Amino acid sequence: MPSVHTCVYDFLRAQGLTTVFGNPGSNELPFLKNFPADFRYVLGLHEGVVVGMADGFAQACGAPALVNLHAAAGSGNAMGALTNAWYAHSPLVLTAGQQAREMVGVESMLANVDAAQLPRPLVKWSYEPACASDVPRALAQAVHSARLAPSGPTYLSIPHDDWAAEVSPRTAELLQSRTVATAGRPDDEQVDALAQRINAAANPVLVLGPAVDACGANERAVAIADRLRLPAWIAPSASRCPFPTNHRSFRGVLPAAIKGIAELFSDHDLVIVIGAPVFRYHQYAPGEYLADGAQLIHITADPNEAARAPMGDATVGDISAVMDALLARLAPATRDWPEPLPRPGGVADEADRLAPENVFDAIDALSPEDAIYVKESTSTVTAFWQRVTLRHPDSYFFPAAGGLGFGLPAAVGVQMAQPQRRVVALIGEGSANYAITALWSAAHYEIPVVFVILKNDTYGALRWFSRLLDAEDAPGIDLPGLDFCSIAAGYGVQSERATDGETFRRVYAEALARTDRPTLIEVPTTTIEP
Ligand code: TZD
Repeated sequence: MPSVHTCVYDFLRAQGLTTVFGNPGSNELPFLKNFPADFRYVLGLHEGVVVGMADGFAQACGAPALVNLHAAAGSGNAMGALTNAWYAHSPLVLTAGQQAREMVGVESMLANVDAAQLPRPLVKWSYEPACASDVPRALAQAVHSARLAPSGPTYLSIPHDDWAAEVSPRTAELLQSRTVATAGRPDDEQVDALAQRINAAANPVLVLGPAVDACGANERAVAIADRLRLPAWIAPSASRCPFPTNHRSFRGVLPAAIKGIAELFSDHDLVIVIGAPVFRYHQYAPGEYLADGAQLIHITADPNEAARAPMGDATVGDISAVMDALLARLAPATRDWPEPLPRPGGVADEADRLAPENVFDAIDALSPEDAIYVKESTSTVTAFWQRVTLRHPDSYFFPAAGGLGFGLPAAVGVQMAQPQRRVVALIGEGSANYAITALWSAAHYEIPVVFVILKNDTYGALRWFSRLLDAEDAPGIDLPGLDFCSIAAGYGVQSERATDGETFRRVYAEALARTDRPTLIEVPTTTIEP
C-alpha cells in the first residue's frame, strides 16, 4: 500500500508542482523527509517572504505554486502577504503542518485547534482532513480549487502523523489520472448583445485590468483597441500591465478615486471594463460612480467582482473567450485615433539625490526591451508609468492589495519562473524592510534580480496621504539612517550606491550584465507624489 507521503508527491509531480516554497518547523519535517530528487525546496527566512516568492512565481508561470508553512505561527506570518495573493487571484496552494492528531485536542505546543479558520477570508477554500487517508484527495482538491477560475489561494492543514499512513493503490491511481477543467465559452446571444452595444457607442473607452495579463489576452486587448480606435486605460491600483504602454490608444493608469474616474469618463457614453474589478478604488474622493448618460459593460471571470460592482452590466465568463467572441462581431471604427500623449518633461536632480523620474528614464533606456519590473515604491507610480515602456505580457507586478513586503520576494519568484528575461525590482526603502530577508534567498539560490532601492528616507506615499487626510503632523513617517549596502552585504548580495546619474547608469548596466547572481543598487532619491 502506498503511503500518504508517496501518494502526495506522485500527485504533485503529475501536476507539475515540483517546487516547494517553505519555511520548516517540526510539524513539517515528516512531509519534507525523503524529499524527492526531482523536487526543489526554496527556503524563505520569513513566511511573508515564502508567500511573496510563491506569489511572484505563480503569477509569472500562470500556474499554481506550492507553499509549506509552519503551523499557526508560520501561517500567521504569511497572512499579510496573503492579502496580495488573494487580490491577485494567485493560485497558491498553502499547506501547514499540524500537531499529531492525538495532541491537537489537548492544545499541545504547535497544535492549532481551529486550523482551517485561521487563513479565512483570504483563501478560496480551507480544510483539515478528517482522517489521514483523505490527505491526498484533500490536497488534490486544494490544487484544483486554486487553479479553477477565479483562481486564488487555498489552505490545507495536515497533521504530521498522517504522512506515514497508507492509502489504497486504487485511490492514488484515480486521483492522479483525473482532470478538472473549466468550459467557459460565452453564449452567442449574450455576446451579440454586448457587441451591439459597443458598435452603437459614439465615444467608448476601454479599461483593462490585471486579469487580461494573467490570462495572456494582451494581444486580444490590442486587437480590440485597433478595431475600435478608442482610448485604453489601465484599471486603477494596477497590479499588472495588460496593454503595451507604447500603443497609441494607451492613456495611463486610472486614478483610484470614485470622483476622479467619473470625471475623466464624463464625455464617454460607454465604458468597457475587461478583467478588473469595477473599480479598485483607494483614496476617498466621493462622488457619482458614473456620469449621467454613460453606461458600463463589465467582463470578468470573478462572480464576486461582478456582484459587488456599484454600476454597470456584468458578464461573468472566460475573458479570453469573451474577447474572441467580441472580436468576431466588432465593426471597425472610422473615428480619429486618440491624441498622442505628451512626453513627460525633464526634472532636475538634487545634490547627491536623483529624481526618481531620471532613474526611470535611465532604466527605460538601458533595460532589455522585454525586462520585467516588480515595483513597490508607492510614491513613484505615476512617474514610472509615464517613463518606463512595458511592451510584453508579464512585464509588471505590483502588490495587488498594496500590502508592502511583496516586491523583494516576488521579484525572486518571478525571476525563477522566467529565467530567460531580466527582472528588475524597483523598491522603496520603506517597502524593502517588510521582506528584506528575500535578499538571502536571492543570494543563496543565485537568482540574478537587479534590486534598485529608491531611498528617499521617508514613507513618501504617506507624506502625500497626510496632506490629503489633513494629518500632516502624524508621527512615524520618516525613516532616515538606513544603509542598504551594509544590509545587502549581510545577506550575501553584491551592492553599489549611486548618488549621481552617471554612476547609476554605469552600475545599472553592470548589474544587468551580471546574470549569475543578484545585485542591489541603493539610490538616494528626492520625494515625489504618487
Ligand atoms: N504596512 C504594510 C504591510 N503595507 C502598507 N501598505 C503600509 C504599511 C502603509 N504604507 C503604504 O500604504 S505606502 C507606505 C506605507 C508605509 C510607504 C512606503 O514607503 P516606501 O515608498 O519608501 O517603500 P515611497 O515611494 O517613499 O512611498
